[in-house]
Amino acid sequence: MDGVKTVAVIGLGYIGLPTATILATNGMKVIGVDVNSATVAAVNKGEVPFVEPDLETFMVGAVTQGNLTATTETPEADVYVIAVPTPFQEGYQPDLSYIYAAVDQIAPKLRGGELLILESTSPPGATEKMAERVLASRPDLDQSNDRQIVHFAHCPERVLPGRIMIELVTNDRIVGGITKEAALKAKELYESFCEGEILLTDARTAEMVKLVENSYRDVNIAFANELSLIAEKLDIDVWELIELANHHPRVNILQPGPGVGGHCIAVDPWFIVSATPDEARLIRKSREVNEAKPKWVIDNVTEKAERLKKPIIAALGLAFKPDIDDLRASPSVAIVEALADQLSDGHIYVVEPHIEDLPSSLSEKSNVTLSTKDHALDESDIILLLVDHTAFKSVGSEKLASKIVIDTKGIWR
Ligand code: SAJ
Repeated sequence: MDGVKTVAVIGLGYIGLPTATILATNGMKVIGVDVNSATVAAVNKGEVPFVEPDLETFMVGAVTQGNLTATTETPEADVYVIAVPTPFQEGYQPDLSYIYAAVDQIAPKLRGGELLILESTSPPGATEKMAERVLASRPDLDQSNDRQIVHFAHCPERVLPGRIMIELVTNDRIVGGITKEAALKAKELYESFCEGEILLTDARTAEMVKLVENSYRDVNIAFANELSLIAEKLDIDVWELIELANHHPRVNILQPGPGVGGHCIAVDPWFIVSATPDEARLIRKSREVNEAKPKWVIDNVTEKAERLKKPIIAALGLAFKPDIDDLRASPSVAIVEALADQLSDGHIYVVEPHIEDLPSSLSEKSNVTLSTKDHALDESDIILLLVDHTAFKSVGSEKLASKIVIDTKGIWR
């Protein structure tokens, strides 16, 4: 990219760190910025603070070559990529405070001519608000003077955890500029590593594209989850039902489960609902259907456990989806927490091969222990499958034969 010397990536989490790494690997001078000094120290040593395939290999190379460094202080740079969390607050209203904190550190460093790219998933209008905030704090930068113009764009990340280093390169990207020039400048940056198509639009449309993608998935998962409730009432196997319906050339139903977890699909649809509460009826209802699913699983287990004096439960899986270690907003964690409270006479053996310690919300409960798969299966009356980790697929039918089995992912049919 012409004239780019340094890129500062603000926020070294699940998206910021891979993005900083891939930019550095492709020849940019990248400075990663994070408020957490432990994260900064880890990155400078070439250590990845979370599990993501291939990231460490790329990162060690970038750090060793001197193209990637990390710091807690926002530096001067030519491009700023902002990848900070955008959670919601009370009443599902989006919380932009992390974006504002990031741009408040950037604004005093600007000399004019920089490009600010918001990558965080954001409600419609967030990039415009970010630009207004920066320019309001720097009235000295004359925006009618070509050399002093600051450019703003939104380029939402769309990578799948567990495949981030592949999808960063191969996925198409949407770039929305506050101006056409901003979009073109951002496109140049992404062209340094992205082999997918880079499609240009305005910032507001780019924000909505990302929210719509995740809402589309949420609505479709809600359909599958609703079918699981209907099928149970009608004494039909929901997995067979979906498999057979999916033989139709224009039907592709997703899979039910214990609920929808993670930090994206369970959050982003609310940004649309809060922006347009009267219109987004289906999107809101789908969130409600998915949010109600863990309670349905809990009721199912307690109803069966009540038949036992001291129910012993094997809870298989805590992560929010298969074959990762990420417990954020995982329905499985919420289910085990509730069961531990409701079945105080019983015991829950949790099996999660991807973690070494239980999260504090579970470790503080005296009737919950992290266990091996074999021990949990042997000791339990009820086997509750919560995550379709590969490690659980091979459990033989002889292990399940004399047990009450509740398989929320349908892997043992
Ligand atoms: N799930 C089901 N049934 C399914 C599929 C998923 O219950 O058929 C559940 C999963 O178990 C999990 C949740 O949904 O709890 C979300 O998992 P996911 O694999 O659908 O998505 P995420 O959250 O890991 O990543 C999504 C992706 N978005 C889309 O596929 C549209 C990813 O591309 C985005 O980059 C990411 O959100 C993000 O960061 O926004």
